[in-house]
Amino acid sequence: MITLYHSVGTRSMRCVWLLEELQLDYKLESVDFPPRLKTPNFLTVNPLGTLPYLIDGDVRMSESCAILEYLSAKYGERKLEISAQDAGYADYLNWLYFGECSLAMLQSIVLRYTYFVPKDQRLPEVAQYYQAMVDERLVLLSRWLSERSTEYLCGDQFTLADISVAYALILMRHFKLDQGFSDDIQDYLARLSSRPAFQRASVK
Ligand SMILES: N[C@@H](CCC(=O)N[C@@H](CS)C(=O)NCC(=O)O)C(=O)O
Repeated sequence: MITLYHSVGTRSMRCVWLLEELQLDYKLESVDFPPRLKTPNFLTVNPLGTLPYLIDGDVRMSESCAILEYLSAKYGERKLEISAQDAGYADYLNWLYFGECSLAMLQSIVLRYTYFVPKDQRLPEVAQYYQAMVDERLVLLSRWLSERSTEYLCGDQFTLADISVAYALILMRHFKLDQGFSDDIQDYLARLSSRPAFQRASVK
């Protein structure tokens, strides 16, 4: 049985979403966030104290996008991926990593220095610097969407890359840091949020 450690609003949402898209059986272990402070027992499971955390037999994984690739390859026949033989493969991979490394990770730094660290350690200038970086990257996303007018990042095929990028957008919207969203980004996010699997995952 696949076990996923999850907390609402965290990157584990990406994994729940995919589990729902693939209609797999899984067990969800809900963890209070941040685990370091609120669920210290979780550190015996994942010493990093981060979410998501996946257990599947002997497999242990802590990177959300790697978990997406693992689940897709092992249980999803890679049907939500672009094959290496397809002309769109490189773009697909790029967006898959972009969602975490160029969006969610930078956005996390903003949130950390705006809200999560104790007040006397907050660094508004650092937060502003990284927010500007995120907003620049959103321009690239917006241009990509508007030049193509397709449903998803890789044409009309929904892929893991959409899950990766959408999570970062949802995080921004949740913290009202979505001033950089163009109409194309808003429409794209609305399309993704209307997927039944997304909606099921959102209430887990
Ligand atoms: N790159 C990792 C990041 C994992 C991560 O930092 N998760 C956050 C929640 S979204 C977390 O658990 N933070 C708790 C902490 O750093 O103490 C991924 O994509 O899964």
